[in-house]
Amino acid sequence: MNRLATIGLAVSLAAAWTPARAHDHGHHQTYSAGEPGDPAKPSRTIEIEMSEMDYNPFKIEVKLGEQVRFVLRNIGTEDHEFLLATTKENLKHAADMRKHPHMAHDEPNAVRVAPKKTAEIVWKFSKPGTFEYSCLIPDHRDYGMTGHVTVK
Ligand SMILES: [Cu+2]
Repeated sequence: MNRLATIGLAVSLAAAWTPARAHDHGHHQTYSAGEPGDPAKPSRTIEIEMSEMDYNPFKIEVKLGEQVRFVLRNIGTEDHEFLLATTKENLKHAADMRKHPHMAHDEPNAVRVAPKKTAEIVWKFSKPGTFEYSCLIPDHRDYGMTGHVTVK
């Protein structure tokens, strides 16, 4: 490998593994719980069932840098959401949703799933810490729709 290629590799590895990597393409969006995953890369599948008013499992553990494909099954009778973020961010978002209950989430870290439907999110846990997934449809969070992610 020549010197230039070695430097290029080192730079791309550094970019891939820097936890607080900035998203500088287009809209300056960053995410509190990591970054959107790449569906073309290997990932661990974790299935989560959603119902009134909880998640099963409600607690997961992942490794720093790990990519997870969440398969989210709504086995309940109402719409439910899965928003992956810090508790602080979800609480702020929940307050916004009380003002605008029909606000849609078309962000890579969030999805709303209708009864009997399944959705997927591929996520890379590039930040260490504890995060959560929660349903911010008014009242659902208050009734217990929160799960916890530990990244280490
Ligand atoms: Cu819900």
